[in-house]
Amino acid sequence: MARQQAIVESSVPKDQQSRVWDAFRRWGYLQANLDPLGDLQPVDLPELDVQGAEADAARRIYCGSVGAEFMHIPDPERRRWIEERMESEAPETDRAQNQKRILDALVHADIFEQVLQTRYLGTKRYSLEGETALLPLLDAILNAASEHDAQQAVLAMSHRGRLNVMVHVVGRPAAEVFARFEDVDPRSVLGGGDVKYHMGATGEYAAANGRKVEIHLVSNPSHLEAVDPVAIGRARAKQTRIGAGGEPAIVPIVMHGDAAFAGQGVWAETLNMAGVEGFSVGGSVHIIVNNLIGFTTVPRESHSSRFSSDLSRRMPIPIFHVNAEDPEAVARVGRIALEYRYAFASPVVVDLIGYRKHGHSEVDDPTITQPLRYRKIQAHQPLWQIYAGKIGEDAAPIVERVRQELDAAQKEAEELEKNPPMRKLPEYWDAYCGGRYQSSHAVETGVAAEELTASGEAIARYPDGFHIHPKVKKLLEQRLEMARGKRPIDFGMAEALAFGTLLKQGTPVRLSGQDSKRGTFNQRHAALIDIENESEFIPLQHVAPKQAWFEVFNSTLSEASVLGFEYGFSRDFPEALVLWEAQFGDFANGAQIIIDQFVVAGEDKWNLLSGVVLLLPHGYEGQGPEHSSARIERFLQLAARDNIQICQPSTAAQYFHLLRRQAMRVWRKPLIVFTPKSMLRTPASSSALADLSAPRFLPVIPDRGDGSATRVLLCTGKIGHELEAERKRRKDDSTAIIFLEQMYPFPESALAAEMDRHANAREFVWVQEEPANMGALAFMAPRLERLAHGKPVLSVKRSASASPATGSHKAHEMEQKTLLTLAFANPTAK
Ligand SMILES: Cc1ncc(C[n+]2csc(CCOP(=O)(O)OP(=O)(O)O)c2C)c(N)n1
Repeated sequence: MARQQAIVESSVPKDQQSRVWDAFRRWGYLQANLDPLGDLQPVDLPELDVQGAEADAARRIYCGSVGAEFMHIPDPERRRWIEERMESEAPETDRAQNQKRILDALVHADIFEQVLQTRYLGTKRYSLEGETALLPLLDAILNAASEHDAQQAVLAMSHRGRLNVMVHVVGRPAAEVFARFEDVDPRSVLGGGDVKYHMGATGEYAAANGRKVEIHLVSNPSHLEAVDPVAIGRARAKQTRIGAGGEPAIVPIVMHGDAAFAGQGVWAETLNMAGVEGFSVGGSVHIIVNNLIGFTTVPRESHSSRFSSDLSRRMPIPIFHVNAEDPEAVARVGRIALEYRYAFASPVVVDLIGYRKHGHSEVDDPTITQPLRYRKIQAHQPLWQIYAGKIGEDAAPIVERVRQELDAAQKEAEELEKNPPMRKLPEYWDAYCGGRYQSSHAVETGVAAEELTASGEAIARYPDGFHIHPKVKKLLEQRLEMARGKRPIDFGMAEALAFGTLLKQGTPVRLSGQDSKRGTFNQRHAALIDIENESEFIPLQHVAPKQAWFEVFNSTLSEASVLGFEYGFSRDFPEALVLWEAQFGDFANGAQIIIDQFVVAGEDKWNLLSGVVLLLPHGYEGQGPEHSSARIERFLQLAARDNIQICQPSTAAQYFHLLRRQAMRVWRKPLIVFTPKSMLRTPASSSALADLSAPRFLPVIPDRGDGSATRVLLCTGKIGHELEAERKRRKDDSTAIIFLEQMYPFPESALAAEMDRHANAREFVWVQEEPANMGALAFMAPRLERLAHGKPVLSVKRSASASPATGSHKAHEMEQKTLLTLAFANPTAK
């Protein structure tokens, strides 16, 4: 490509010329003409205060409608690549045709919004007007992607322009969108569903070259940016499904608002995963649909830097700012961005700077807060008119055609009785179901002893010549003994056996979390490390010659983005067991948005299922306020209509069956598991090999006694073992202890049967380690009362507390002792 730089004939010495070019490459974007309304003033810079032929040429390129930030990228090859693209002439090929395509897209975008505005006055649609160049941008990106044989683009975006994108990019018929404005089928979504500008959609984009690119627009909650990791996780799952060649085939495109990009952190957490093993997607394209406003908040109130994108400069990736009123420059940037993604498997950011024609939504009046800017906006012509004038085209016939199309679509929508589905689920979902739990979903999860031994032996093996750490060697020797029934199975081994047996059955397994390879509590050792060369060996990848894939990854230190990613992965890999592990369950609240908005509500809002598993270490062991509680109470409060499963297995065998059940059922529901810490090693929670051959997970573990007890303690998790030890110490034979292993869906009949078996019971006592305002108490109390047939239901718990646990180990022990004493001697009245 002939660089424009080369055309500069000058008497100025070469080194001086190159200094000039270097200055513009580095700083030119600060003087680029990026804002259609001119509010973003150029920055005065001595470096660019130069004149002459070189300066003119460089200024034309770097201070025009495109501002490229790329000199922070350390790799010279990447910088050179961008320089070449920026400094070469835009290709002339098919210019007229491209212009027609651009004009067509701009007219479609604008007229669509106008029709919605006139037909459905007073409803929110979050118009794209002022940023309609987004359509030519996406067109350029998808055209270029199709030339790279992309099969599919995973799109994520929030409210702004979403309806427009659904129709003009995803390819949904306009009638479907109109039908939602008509609200033709309210009964189908009573108490559930979601607003129209959050719905996911699938379709096809017809690229200019005639190829088709499938589009999956990800369902999105109001919480801005929360969808980012979900989209990337979905892309990774789709790429994994394809295998080699998956990264080029699936392109993630994530759109952001400027205020959201500047203010929220989850996109940064997500971008940070771009180059991390297990999480990369071969580069994602990020578009900031930058209207220089967020609701009523202006940029200087939104961020401390010039551009909303500035924090993304911490990554070695390019940022292209582009004036949304120069649609040809926009399309060019779209192509460069996409080509860069393919050239370097890198993320890339496009900052599309335009304006917002109306208020935040169409029912807001922006002249109250930005009177001057909106005076300008109201006087400003729509882009299609400006562009038609610029290229000398008469747009009237296109406008007329688009109006007619939309009129017809609106009539069609009025006739509809039901909301048409905007998407088609991929066929890999055909075998799975959601909804309420049915007994027909039950599966047997037991595994024959010989099979367990064979899998267990494989898990304990490593290659000849592998320099194993002596501590790990010992652990593997113990695992071998466990596999051969010579030592009780602990939680770590139970998990490995659950994975190993599932892998042999053909179920892939993916686990990620902070330090998950070794395990926070030194319990997993899923990846063995050679102490001479730090090479890695993953035994679960070698359980059988024909097995499903197994992946385990240490994740970045983020909860929101990693859980979001794994949730996304589970959305496109229902046949895999996908697990996310919190370091301690306490930290899961860093992912609360993902939990609230996707994991627990995704089915209700969007009818989309997930079988993602959350492993949340939980238990009161004197480790302080932030290492004790995974907040059982919160998950129970989020549970309704069988949306999630909430379990706390108290033995290794129960954990084994629970994990296998999750993978083997056709019922796809998120599973929250409160996992052990000290219980990882206590003999009371270990199991005999034969327990793993038992038919299934028990939601309720009955008391081992004959049913004659006069007091019945009910509990979940570790405290149950402590109660059993206390009962033994006291030689108490009048107290029964029932373990509730599954809290939700509430195992009513199993628990009722066990409570009824204790006909002599004078009282039932719920015992928990958590304070009165936490744990399962509030959830259990009314349910136990229902099952107690009028007998008293009491409770033992820590006093209500603002923070989950004490920071003093001694205080913890005193409290724990008191709980046990109260449970047996003097339960508090409820
Ligand atoms: C996490 C979160 N906080 C607050 C809101 C409320 N809210 C909705 S849109 C919006 C402004 C968004 O501005 P911007 O990101 O620039 O996008 P725009 O609407 O301008 O396209 C706010 C604050 C939200 N949806 N999500």
